[in-house]
Amino acid sequence: MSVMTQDELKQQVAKAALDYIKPELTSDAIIGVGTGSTAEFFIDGLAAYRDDFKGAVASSDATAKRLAGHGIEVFDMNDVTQLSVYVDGADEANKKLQLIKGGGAALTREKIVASIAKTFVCIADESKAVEVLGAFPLPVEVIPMARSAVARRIRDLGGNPVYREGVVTDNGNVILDVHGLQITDAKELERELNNMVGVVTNGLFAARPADVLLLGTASGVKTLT
Ligand code: ABF
Repeated sequence: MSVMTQDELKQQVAKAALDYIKPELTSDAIIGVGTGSTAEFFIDGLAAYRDDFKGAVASSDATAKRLAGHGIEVFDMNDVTQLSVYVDGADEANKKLQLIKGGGAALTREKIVASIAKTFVCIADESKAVEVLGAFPLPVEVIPMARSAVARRIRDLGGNPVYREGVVTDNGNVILDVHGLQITDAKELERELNNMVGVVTNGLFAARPADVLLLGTASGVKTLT
């Protein structure tokens, strides 16, 4: 048996997500679509069904552009009350389906889209599955003038924040990537970071974890709930 590449695992799981959401694709359905390379495979697959649903809400400008390029109508979230489903990737996922997201700097919009989705389907290759979150540096989106103040407070919590130089988010903010964390209480850390003045949001999805994790493995797609 040949070994599957990471891209093949991502493709496999993107296809599984399409199968998973097919029942949701009705003429008035608007679906949430995430960001990143796994989500891109999903978007490209979704193109084949563009006449079967109304449109999408995108978690980033890049995703909006890719969806529009496939002829899928992109809606402003202010015009949408609820999404039946939101499909997006992650940087890490634990067994509780709590996630670290934001490696692609789209964490705030991703969290906003997730907040109105009935079902959040996370798609990832098996390299993203972890016992304890935190080996992947936790992204925190910060208002630019608060960067140093927030970095000092994060250091007090025992994290090592690194400024992601040259990156400005779609919302005009900056990112601190927090290294050296072993996140055993993700809900509490998510709350604590969000309470720091100057923090827009952080990449922990624990208060609102994924509902379903489709994990691409060499022996097929595993569905975790
Ligand atoms: C988005 O894309 C992010 O939250 C996460 O940072 C990233 C995962 O990217 P990839 O699918 O390319 O690994 O889902």
